[in-house]
Amino acid sequence: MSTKRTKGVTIVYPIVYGNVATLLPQKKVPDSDHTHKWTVSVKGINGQEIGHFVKKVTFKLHETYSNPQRIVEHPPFEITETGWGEFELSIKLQFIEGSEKPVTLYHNLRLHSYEDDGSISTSSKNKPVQSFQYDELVFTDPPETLYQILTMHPIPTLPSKPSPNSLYSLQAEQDELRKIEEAYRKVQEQMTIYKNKNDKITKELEEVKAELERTKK
Ligand code: SLL
Repeated sequence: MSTKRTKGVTIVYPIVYGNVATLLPQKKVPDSDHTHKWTVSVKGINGQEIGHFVKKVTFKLHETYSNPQRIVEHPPFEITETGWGEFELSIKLQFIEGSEKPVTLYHNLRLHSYEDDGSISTSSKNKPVQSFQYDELVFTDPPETLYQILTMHPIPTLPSKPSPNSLYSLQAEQDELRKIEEAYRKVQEQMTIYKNKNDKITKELEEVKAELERTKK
């Protein structure tokens, strides 16, 4: 696998990570103090799986869990567990290209809804709780293989602000604009790559010329 880096290119991949939690029916778990079932996950912003460029995700749970270090090597990158308490966990992403360093995210696992004063809300106790965060994975000068895999798939983007008179035609126009912007971005990337290559070749040529000059003398 190529570990050569793609100079002058930055790819931003938006992600969402966090957890959902539901209250367990009391009778389901006799002899246990577990009150909730939860799932913690990391995905693309529209729920897309990110397995095409993520090799492995390590979820580090609270030490009260047996085997707190949970490794997931295939999508969906998520862990479902039951428990009684909230805690901070870490989510380490390792990428398909070995030379790209891992990214660690932190998430406060949430089991409860809270009132404004910080007390646990009793009225919404039976409603599922969701706690997700948006983040961006930024790859600067990504290794070539990673660059190729990332650009082979469409990179999800956030929808632009809904317009007050969003007629269908306006939507179509925006979609078109987005496509043009995407194409423009790709062309810019390619241009940067070619410029870097060109600079390198020019420099090498100059070195050869200088060498030739020296040998002539
Ligand atoms: C708290 N600081 O006291 C937190 C720790 C830990 C939650 C919460 C373990 C489940 C099990 C579990 O739910 N730990 O026993 O397997 O609230």
